[in-house]
Amino acid sequence: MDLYGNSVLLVIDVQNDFCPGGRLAVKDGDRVVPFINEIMDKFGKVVATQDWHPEDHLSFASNHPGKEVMEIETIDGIEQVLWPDHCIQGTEGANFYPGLNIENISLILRKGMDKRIDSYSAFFENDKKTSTGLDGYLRNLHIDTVYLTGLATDYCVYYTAIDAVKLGYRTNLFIKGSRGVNFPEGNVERAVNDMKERGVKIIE
Ligand code: VGL
Ligand code: ZN
Repeated sequence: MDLYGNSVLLVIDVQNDFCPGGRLAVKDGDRVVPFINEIMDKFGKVVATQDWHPEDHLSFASNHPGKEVMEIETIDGIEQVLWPDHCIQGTEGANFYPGLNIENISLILRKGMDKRIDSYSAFFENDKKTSTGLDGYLRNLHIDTVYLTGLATDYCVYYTAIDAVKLGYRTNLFIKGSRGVNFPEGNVERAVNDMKERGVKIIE
């Protein structure tokens, strides 16, 4: 059943490291899985992303001697939270969370692979210029509407939503299918309000 014609379901970073027990665990991150599995077959296209970092990635506090995890730095003019090591390429932490139905995912897009720059959005790296290729893929398929779900509401989901609006997609967020890091405190609320203001439809 394809209820949503020219639309795509974007499943953002539902990976072990963002779920309970993982290295950058989002509270109740695993709870999005049953929700996503249930709505998936209503979409003609499903794309999933994976955060996929090399060990020496600039977003890891461990690569900044003397810095602590969760410090905020400005690197090359871009604000960067220094995260714990997470989603290292080829490790268990980078795998999809068990039970996520990946059978009907047509594209798995990996991001954050350049050690010199982070990539929260599925469309552009954090320089806001370097494309991941996703926009071209969706345009080629005549997709004009994006439905977002996954982790984390205030980082990768948020930046993907903002870019989707800028690129001209009708953009929707399944809030029940998303959980946030909420760092700094209040960040999820701020992100949701900002998404609303910019025209993202929040589906309760
Ligand atoms: C994410 C922090 C660092 C995310 C990725 O998927 O939201 N957050 N890397
Ligand atoms: Zn990351």
